[in-house]
Amino acid sequence: MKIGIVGQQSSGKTTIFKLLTSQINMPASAKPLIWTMDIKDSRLDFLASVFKPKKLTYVKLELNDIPGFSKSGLALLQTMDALIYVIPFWGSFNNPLKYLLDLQSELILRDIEMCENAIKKADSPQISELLKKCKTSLDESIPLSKITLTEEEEKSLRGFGFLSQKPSIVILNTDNQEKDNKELLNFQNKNTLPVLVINASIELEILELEPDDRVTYCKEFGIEKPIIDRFSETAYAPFKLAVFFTVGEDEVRGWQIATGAKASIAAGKVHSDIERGFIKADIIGFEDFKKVLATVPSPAIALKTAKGNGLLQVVDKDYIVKDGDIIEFKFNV
Ligand SMILES: Nc1nc2c(ncn2[C@@H]2O[C@H](COP(=O)(O)OP(=O)(O)OP(=O)(O)O)[C@@H](O)[C@H]2O)c(=O)[nH]1
Ligand SMILES: [Mg+2]
Repeated sequence: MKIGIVGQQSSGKTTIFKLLTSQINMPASAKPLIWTMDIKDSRLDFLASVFKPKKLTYVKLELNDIPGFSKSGLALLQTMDALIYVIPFWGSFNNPLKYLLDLQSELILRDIEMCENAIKKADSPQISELLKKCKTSLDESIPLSKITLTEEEEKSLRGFGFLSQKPSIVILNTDNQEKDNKELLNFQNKNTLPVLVINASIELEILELEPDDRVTYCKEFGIEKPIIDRFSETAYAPFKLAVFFTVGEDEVRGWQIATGAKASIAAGKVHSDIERGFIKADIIGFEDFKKVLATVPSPAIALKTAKGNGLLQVVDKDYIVKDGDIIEFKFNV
């Protein structure tokens, strides 16, 4: 999954990038900054402890620190799967809500421009119609993520890389400690995106410490966990992503998939042959598996037991994959 960090100039984008990647000493000269990392997932750690595979593979996240809205920045933004809006609320940045609205308007303006160009080049009446519908919404300042589209329409739109269609979250960076701060409350009430509130200066100090000391230091500042952990835990849902797992002696692995995707799409993620030759799939939810495993001596027996009592289902290619499903595909090529 590719995530782009966006925000106005000097809003603290690179600071957030460094916090999320734990790369505090990365030279800021390289632009754009790109870092690939594993998304931590305690469910995968559990599965690995049970199956003891030769290899454990997490879902990968590529974080991009995007330098503003220059032409190259914009081209890069279009290729992102999701966005993080950086909203500063420190120093002279004193109105986060206005800041967010301005940023959203900026993105919508770029979309209007892209939409106008795309309408000129549209290669079918359907696409042209769809783009005009988008343009009407954008002209009324409605982001494309808010308009109702069929599954087909959403798919064909995704190819254009419209910024306001991308799943997004907000990181609000504040050193304000007042719980009942008026601007902060106003922001929380009027903004509809998922928000992570952080204090970047403190988080930077935490990162300078040895990993073992971080938790204690967080507690001192009333922070539950370092931002990177909070981010890993909440990264999937707001971005409309689900993760399914494949397990075995060779590899335990997490796979990212769009929310609402079918088992055949999940199969294609693992291998195109599996999608092509799809027969059926054995599926059990992570929590169900864990529950059954607690009552039997081995994972193999757990799966057998689950099949017997119906917790493990045999499904066809139209099954909608749920976050946390453990899947075994049966195929024939
Ligand atoms: N006081 C304070 N300063 C901050 C905070 N976050 C960032 N800064 C400072 O703001 C300046 C800009 O931060 P960057 O992270 O480089 O911002 P940026 O958005 O990457 O900037 P550009 O890439 O130039 O657009 C730096 O001098 C940071 O030290 C914060 O939470 N509090
Ligand atoms: Mg920067």
